Amino acid sequence: MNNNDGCNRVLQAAGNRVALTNCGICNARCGMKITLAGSRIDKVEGWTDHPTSRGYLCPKGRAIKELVEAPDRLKSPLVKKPEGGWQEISWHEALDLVAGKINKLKENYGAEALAVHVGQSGVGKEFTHYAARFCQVYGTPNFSTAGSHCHYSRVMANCLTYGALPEPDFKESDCIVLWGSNPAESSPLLSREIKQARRQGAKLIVVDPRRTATAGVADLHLQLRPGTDGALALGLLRVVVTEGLYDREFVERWTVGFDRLAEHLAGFTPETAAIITGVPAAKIVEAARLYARSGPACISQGNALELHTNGFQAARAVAVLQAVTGNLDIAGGAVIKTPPRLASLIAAYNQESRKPAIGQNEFPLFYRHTRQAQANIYAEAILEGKPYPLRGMIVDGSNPALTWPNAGKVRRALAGLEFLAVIDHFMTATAALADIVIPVATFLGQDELADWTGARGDLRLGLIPGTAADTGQMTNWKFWSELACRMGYGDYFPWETEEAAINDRIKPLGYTVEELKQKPDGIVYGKWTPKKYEREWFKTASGKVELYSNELLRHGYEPLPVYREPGESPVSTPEVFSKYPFILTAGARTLGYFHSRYRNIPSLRQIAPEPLVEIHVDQAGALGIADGDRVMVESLRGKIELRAKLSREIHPGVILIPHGWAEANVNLLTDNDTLDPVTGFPACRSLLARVYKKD
Ligand SMILES: Nc1nc2c(c(=O)[nH]1)N[C@H]1C(S)=C(S)[C@@H](COP(=O)(O)OP(=O)(O)OC[C@H]3O[C@@H](n4cnc5c(=O)[nH]c(N)nc54)[C@H](O)[C@@H]3O)O[C@H]1N2
Ligand SMILES: Nc1nc2c(c(=O)[nH]1)N[C@H]1C(S)=C(S)[C@@H](COP(=O)(O)OP(=O)(O)OC[C@H]3O[C@@H](n4cnc5c(=O)[nH]c(N)nc54)[C@H](O)[C@@H]3O)O[C@H]1N2
Ligand code: SF4
Ligand SMILES: [Mo]
Repeated sequence: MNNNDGCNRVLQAAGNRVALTNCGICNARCGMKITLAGSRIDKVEGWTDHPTSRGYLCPKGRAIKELVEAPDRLKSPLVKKPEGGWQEISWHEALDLVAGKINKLKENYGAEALAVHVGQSGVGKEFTHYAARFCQVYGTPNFSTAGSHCHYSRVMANCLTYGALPEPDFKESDCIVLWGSNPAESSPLLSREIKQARRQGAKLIVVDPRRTATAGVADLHLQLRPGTDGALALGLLRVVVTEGLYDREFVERWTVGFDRLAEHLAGFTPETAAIITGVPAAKIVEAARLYARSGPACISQGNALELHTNGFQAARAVAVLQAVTGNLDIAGGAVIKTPPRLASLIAAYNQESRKPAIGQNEFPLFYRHTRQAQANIYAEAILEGKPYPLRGMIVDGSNPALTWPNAGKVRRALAGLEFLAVIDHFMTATAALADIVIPVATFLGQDELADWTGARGDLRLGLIPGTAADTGQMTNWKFWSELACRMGYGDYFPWETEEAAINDRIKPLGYTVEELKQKPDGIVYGKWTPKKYEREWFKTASGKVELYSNELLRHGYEPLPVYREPGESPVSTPEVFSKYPFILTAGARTLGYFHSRYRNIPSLRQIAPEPLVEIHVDQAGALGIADGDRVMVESLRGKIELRAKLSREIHPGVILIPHGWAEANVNLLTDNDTLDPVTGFPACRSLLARVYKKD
C-alpha cells in the first residue's frame, strides 16, 4: 500500500533528492534533512535553518535510518495460527479480519466490550483523533490514550486552577525550577534553553531525589523523598504566604480563596514539610525566597510530579504557587499558550451503548476533562468483569505489557481477551500476545501536523511531511479510515487521502497542506501576548484563579491542595516497609530510548546496553552488593533481576529503575490498585521494594 504519492511530488518539486521534514518521535519535532538514494535513506542530518532546533538531532533522531531499516521490522500483517506461530496475510485480509471480529464483539456483547488505546506514539498526532472518532461512530466509550498515565493529571490540576496548562518560559526567566523533570534526558532542546538562561544569570532549583547532572550545577537541589512533592509545595507556599512574598495586587484582583488557603497552610511549617520530605527546613525557606523574590520565575512540572497517588494534588499545589507569586502569563514565567484552532473531529456519538466508560464512575472528573476511559483499570474489566467485561482491544502505538502499571496483571488480561489487535512496527511484548499484528509506516512515511505552539513567542504550525524513505506500509490514518469504510462508517471518514483529511482540519486557520508542504518548518499563525487574562479572564468558572476550587469540592475532592502520603510508603504502610525497605522510583528517562522503544536499535542500545537499578553505595555496601552485581528487586506485585549501578547521586534509601525493558520489566513491580483518587494515575514513582543479591 503506497500512501506517499503526495510526498513524492514534493520531493520532485524540490528538484533534488533531499527531503526536509521534522522528527516525529518527541514533541520537540526537530528539523531533519534526509538525503535519499532512490527510496533508501543515505544520510540523516539536522536541518540547520530550522527555527526551533537549528540543526540539532538527538541520538534517536540520528538513528532514524536504523529504525526504518531494522531487520526485525514487520513488513506485512501477521495473524496468529491456532497451533502457535504467525502467518502473513494481506492488508485487505487483515482489515477484513479486524472488521469482522469487532462487528461480532458488538453483536455478542455490545460496543462497550471493545477498548481502543492509542499510546505515546499518538501524542500530538492526528491519528489519535481518527481513532477516537472511530470509537465514537462504533459506539464504544472505551477510548483511552497515554493520557491515562501521562500529562493529563498536570493538565487537569492546572486547568482547574487557572484554565490552562502553562509552559515554562526558560529563555527569559530569572529563576527556573525543574520539578520532577529532567530535560537533559527528556527534552534536549529545552535543556539547551535552560543552559542559555543560566548563562544570562537565571537561578536554578531542582526538585529531584537524585542529583542529576543538572541538579549538580543548580543553585539549590531539593533532594526529597519520592512522592512527597505535595508536602514540599505546601511548605514553599506557606513561606511565601507568611513572609508576604506573594504578589498582593494579583492575588487581590485575580484569585479566589486566598484567605482559606492561608488558613489551610498555617500548620504546614517548613519544619513539618522537612519531616515529611527529608529536605532540611532551612533549604525549603531558602528555595521559597529565591523563587518568589526573583524576577519572572517558571516551574517545569515533570512527569515525576504526577505519577503518584497524591500526584494531582501535588500538581495543584505547584499551580497555586505559580499563581500567587504573579508568574502567570508573563515573559519568563508560566506562559499560557493559545493552541491552534483546528476543525473538530468529534463525531456525533453512536448511542447504542449507554454504558459508562471504564473509569468514568471511579474518576468522574478525569472523564469529564478528557472524555477518555482510564486504561490503568482495564485489566480489572477484562479479568474480573468490573464494572463490566471488556472482550476485545485494539492497541495502536503502545506497549502496555511493558509500560502499564502492574504489568503482570496487564499481560494476563491481554492474553485473556477474545480479540487483541496491535498496530506497531515491531513484534513487541504486547504484539506477541495479539491475535493479529498490523505494521504501519514510521513518521517518515506519512503526513502529520507539527505544532510548536508550546514555546512562547511565535505560535507555529507546520507539517511532518512524509518522505519517500518509508513507503509500502499502511499508515496510521489509513488503518482507521479503511477500517471505518469496511464497517459501513465511510460517511464519517469521507477523506480520500491523508492530505484531504489534514486540509479539513487546518481550514479554520486558513491554510492548506500544500502551503505547509512548501514550509514544513511552520507557518506563524499568531503571537503570544502577555496577561491575556486581563482581556479574556481565566478559563475557570469564576474567571479567576481558583486557589479554592468549588469544582473539586462538588466532585467530593479537597478544594484546597492537600498532601497525602503515597499509598505505599514508610509512613502509610509501615508493615510493608519493614519487609520492603527501599523506596522505588520507576521510569526516569534516558536520552537514547523512548519508553519501551529502541532496545533493538544498535546505536541506541550502545548508550545504555542493559537495565540497571541505581542504588546508593552505602545501602549497597550494607547488603554486600558491588557495582555490576546481579540483584533481585522485589515488590508486593513481583520481582525482576538486573544489575546494580552503585551511585552517590541517589537519595539513600531510594532505588531507581528505568521502565520499558523487556529483560527486566519494572512495571511487574508497580501497582494499579492504589491510584490517584482524582485522575486514576498510577504511583510509578513512589513504591516500596526490597533488593538482594542474586545467589
Ligand atoms: N529520551 C526520552 N525522552 C522523553 C521520553 C522518553 O521515554 N525518552 N518520554 C517523553 C514523555 S512521554 C514524558 S512524560 C517526558 C517525561 O520526562 P520528565 O518530565 O523530564 O520526567 P522523567 O525524566 O521521567 O523524570 C524526571 C526526574 O524526576 C526524578 N524523580 C523520580 N521520582 C521523583 C519524585 O517522586 N519527585 C520528584 N520531584 N522527582 C522525581 C527522576 O530522578 C528524574 O530525574 O519525557 C518525554 N521525553
Ligand atoms: N514505571 C513507569 N511506567 C511508565 C512511565 C514511568 O515513568 N514509569 N511513564 C508512563 C508514560 S509518561 C508514558 S507516556 C507511557 C508510554 O508508554 P506507551 O504508550 O506504551 O509508549 P511506548 O513504549 O513508546 O510504545 C509505543 C509503541 O508504538 C510503536 N510505534 C512507534 N511509532 C508508531 C506509530 O506511528 N504507529 C504505531 N501504531 N505504533 C508506533 C513503538 O514501536 C512502540 O512499540 O509509559 C508510562 N509508563
Ligand atoms: S529531541 Fe530527538 S526524538 Fe525529539 S524530535 Fe528531536 S531528534 Fe526527534
Ligand atoms: Mo509520557
